[in-house]
Amino acid sequence: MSTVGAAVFPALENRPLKDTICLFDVDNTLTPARRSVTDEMLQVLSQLRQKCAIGSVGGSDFKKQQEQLGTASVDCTSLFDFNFAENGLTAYRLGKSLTGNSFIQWIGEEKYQKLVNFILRYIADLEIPKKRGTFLEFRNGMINVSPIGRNASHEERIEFEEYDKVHNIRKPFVEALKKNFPEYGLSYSIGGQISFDVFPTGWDKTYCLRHIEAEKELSGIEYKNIHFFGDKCFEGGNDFEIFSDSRTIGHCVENPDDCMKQLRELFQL
Ligand code: M1P
Repeated sequence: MSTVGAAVFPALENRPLKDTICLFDVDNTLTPARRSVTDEMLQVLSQLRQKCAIGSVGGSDFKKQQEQLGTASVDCTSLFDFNFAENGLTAYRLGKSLTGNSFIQWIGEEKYQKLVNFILRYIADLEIPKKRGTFLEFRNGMINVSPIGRNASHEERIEFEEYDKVHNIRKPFVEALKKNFPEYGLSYSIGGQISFDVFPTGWDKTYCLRHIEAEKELSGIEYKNIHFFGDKCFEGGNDFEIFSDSRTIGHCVENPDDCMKQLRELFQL
């Protein structure tokens, strides 16, 4: 078990590089994909935290981040100055929760129901070989829409993915939503096998930068150097927007070992 979490760090305003913050993607940057962080990485982060502020930025929910970065006895919010889950919709600063946000809060019930009714009608009219259950999953930061349904088995997922490649089910569905709800400010992503995600435009990882910028008002610290480290920095990858944002200095890493190597070189750790 790591003891790194128990280390003492200077207050944010007393760090040697007080206008610098390093933000890290989680999967394949701080940890191997869907696995736990190593003690070696925690040690490097702890050394870095003596010099500047550090934060994690994951797309998954906070529970997942705690599983990968913390342990049963170490709260992952004690290991970073900032923790951002769901791209920053859930946010912690120095272990304390900041104001969060959600898809339903943002869209409002009336507009949401118009969207949901359209989606369910569209699915009802679809003729596909199999339909199972849970055609729309309501998540905190998005909705996930699946023509076959999220209850599909592993085999049924593969079948649908193949069917979709030939018969093109999801793309026209997304086009119909874009056409019918142009003023909603939504983005769509066909990232997996059986579904697509619907979320507010801009709710990618750049969302968390508002919390970093708010620090100027809160503590007087203006982060002039916002470093971001991630592995999916190519266009279409979920680190692309924050990596290429004009407010950040992007660093593309191959894996956690490469991330540690770059940090040691950049910050002389
Ligand atoms: O990570 C990519 C996608 O993975 C799942 O998609 P599917 O169930 O279609 O394979 C979903 O979790 C989806 O939200 C996610 O974008």
